[in-house]
Amino acid sequence: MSADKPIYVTQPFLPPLEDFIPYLREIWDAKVLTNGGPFHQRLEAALVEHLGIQHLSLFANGTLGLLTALQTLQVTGEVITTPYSFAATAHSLLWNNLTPVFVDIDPVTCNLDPEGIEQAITPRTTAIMPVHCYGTPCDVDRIRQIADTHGLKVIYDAAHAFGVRYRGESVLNHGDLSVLSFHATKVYTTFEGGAIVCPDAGTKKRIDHLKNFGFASEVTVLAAGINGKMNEVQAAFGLLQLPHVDQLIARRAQISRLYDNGLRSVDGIRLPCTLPEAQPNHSYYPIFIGDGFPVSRDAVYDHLRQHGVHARRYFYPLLSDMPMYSALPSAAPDRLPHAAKAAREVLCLPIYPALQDDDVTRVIELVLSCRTA
Ligand code: T4K
Repeated sequence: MSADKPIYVTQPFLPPLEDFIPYLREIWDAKVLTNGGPFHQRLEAALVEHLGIQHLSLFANGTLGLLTALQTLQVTGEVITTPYSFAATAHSLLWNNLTPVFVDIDPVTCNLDPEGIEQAITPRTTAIMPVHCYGTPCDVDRIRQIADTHGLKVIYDAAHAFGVRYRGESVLNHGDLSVLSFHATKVYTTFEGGAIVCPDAGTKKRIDHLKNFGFASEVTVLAAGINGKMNEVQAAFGLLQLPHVDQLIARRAQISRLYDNGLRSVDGIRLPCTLPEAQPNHSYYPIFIGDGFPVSRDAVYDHLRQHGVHARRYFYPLLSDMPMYSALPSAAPDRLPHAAKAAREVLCLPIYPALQDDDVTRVIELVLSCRTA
């Protein structure tokens, strides 16, 4: 690549434009633009099949999916969640008048630490909202066990976990509900988009009502639902992209290996977590730049930026440090030391299917050159 062409942390894969035209023509002919039209129905069926899950309800974006998941299960009071995530995770709780209770992460997986969950349960706790951070599966068995013991619901924020498998099956089959994001920056995209994955038809029906203002029929409104519907253009694009996604993930895996090989033996750099029983989707490539590296994470971030490489600090700042959460007792920094360390050290390097091998080499060289810069 040319030295001055910027490299972003990610870039969406777009199939050839002409392949999309027949889909658009079908929409133009049918004049059904939204409200559960034919492409919406076809995409739901195709995703259930592709992902190996029971039921799925499409959404206009992942955040509306999180909001609706909490309403579906009628969650109240306090919800235990992670400080190490994107704003949407905790914001979905505030939008439902729920209190987030932050618990520290496991320093290796960057997912909620189950021991911390158990200690944070109070009589007001009704649910746990863990995140499969970077697509790394949470400790789903332990979380299920804790939830069952204390009568809690589990809603996984699975925004990063499209296509991730754990012990031979979809990680989305764990928890009461899982919520996906199909944003432009994700492994699989419908421009904006998302979905709730659920285990039974009754729950799907309730979700479908809630994402359509609560309408169960033309004259019956069951609840104060929202407009969370995915439109036909988004759904058609999702159908167009789906046959490509396995190949896109395979290319991401190659890029991950190139980074692994280039950075594995560098003092002070820790590579992304890999779990032996997980089949990852390589949605992100987070490195952790610790004290053993001669310069700070922010110095590496700046150095890369000066050379046109836009790596990102996902997730910095912590949710618990944002002004709307920082006064919560659970947001006290001394209670969240592992999350604080990860937020200080992490740098997500560019990873997307169109990234060329020599781009990856250049990013690696830029990281290494920080040692002598
Ligand atoms: N839960 C979790 C754990 C999440 O990570 C997210 C979203 C959600 C819930 C909510 O799901 P959604 O409601 O979004 O479906 C991005 C995304 O906007 C956000 O979806 C994502 N997480 C988060 C981790 O990253 P930004 O503000 O960093 O995105 P932005 O616009 O800076 O884009 C990053 C880079 O991607 C750009 O530098 C260039 C490239 N890009 C981006 C867009 C939008 C493109 O090449 N094309 C594009 O269209 O938040």
